[in-house]
Amino acid sequence: MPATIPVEKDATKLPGLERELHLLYQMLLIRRFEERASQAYQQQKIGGFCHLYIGQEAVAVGALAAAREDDYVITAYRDHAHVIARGASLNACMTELLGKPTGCSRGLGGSMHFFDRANHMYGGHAIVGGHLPLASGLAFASKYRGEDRCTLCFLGDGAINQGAFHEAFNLSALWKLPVAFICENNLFGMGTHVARAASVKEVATRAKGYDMPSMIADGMDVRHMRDTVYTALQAMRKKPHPFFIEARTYRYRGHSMSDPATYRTKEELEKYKQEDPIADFKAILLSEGKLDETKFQELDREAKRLSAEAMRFAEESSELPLEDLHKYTFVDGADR
Ligand SMILES: Cc1ncc(C[n+]2csc(CCOP(=O)(O)OP(=O)(O)O)c2C)c(N)n1
Repeated sequence: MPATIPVEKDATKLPGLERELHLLYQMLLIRRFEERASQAYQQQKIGGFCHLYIGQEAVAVGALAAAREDDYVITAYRDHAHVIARGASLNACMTELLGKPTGCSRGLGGSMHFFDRANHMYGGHAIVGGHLPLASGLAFASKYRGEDRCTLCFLGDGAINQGAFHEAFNLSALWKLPVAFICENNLFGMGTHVARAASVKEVATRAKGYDMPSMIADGMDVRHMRDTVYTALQAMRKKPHPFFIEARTYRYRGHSMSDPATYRTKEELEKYKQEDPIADFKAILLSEGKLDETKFQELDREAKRLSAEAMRFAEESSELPLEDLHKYTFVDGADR
């Protein structure tokens, strides 16, 4: 794949066996969590919108493996993976889906508004492109304070045509803010193909108009994602500036739970399923002797067990009291 600057190979210096298995485990955890959520949605236990990340796991897991614990993270509404990969409690995430107060956004945000301040994960935002200026603001804050932390801002390919995208890119470049914009190019904005919506052939080209460096990453390959993002973050920490990364990926489910995805062919879906990020990484680790089938089953069983336990916890959690429904609508009512 072409990249506008070369990708440093295995840049993290972290790999080690445990680190590699952790990448696989995180992807499994996200997949099994969302499969459970999908089931619960069909059983009408979850209300509102619910957008699954199934197929895209390598993007969030790889990128966040390259980040530091104190880096800021922000994303759009397809947010389950980023919050889980950042280390949030699975129980709090599942409970959020069921709209209960022990959820990661106190049950008031739902699927699109996961939040985890302890892990510097600032949402979960439903307005396409709306969180990009917030990402610039986070990066501005860290630069202003003289810190070397970076902001990782995930966005969909649909967001690159929004006004807020251009405002955020311009100011981030002008003020040399340490923000990595990571575009999850899964080819579609709802049912519209990226080629029908964007004026450029390659999403990464957008960065040129802002004199911003860019790279293209294989978003189905967790190691490539990790190494690409690590390379960007290293450069940004040395000398603050923004970076644009186009991660080429694919979602296996519809846009949301209610989308039958008739705008794409079965053949296209099948082609991308052959590149499943979990199956592929498993095969790589098996071939390198870093994993055997028994260990894989053990990791998978644990991911399924924790997802089932999270669902049980969510179902057993009490409902939001009616009088709390408006508690956080106005600033006066908020307790922080
Ligand atoms: C400003 C705005 N316009 C329209 C919508 C409705 N909408 C919700 S998701 C979506 C598509 C976004 O696609 P993309 O950014 O590629 O993200 P993906 O769903 O592929 O992760 C649209 C148009 C919205 N939420 N916000």
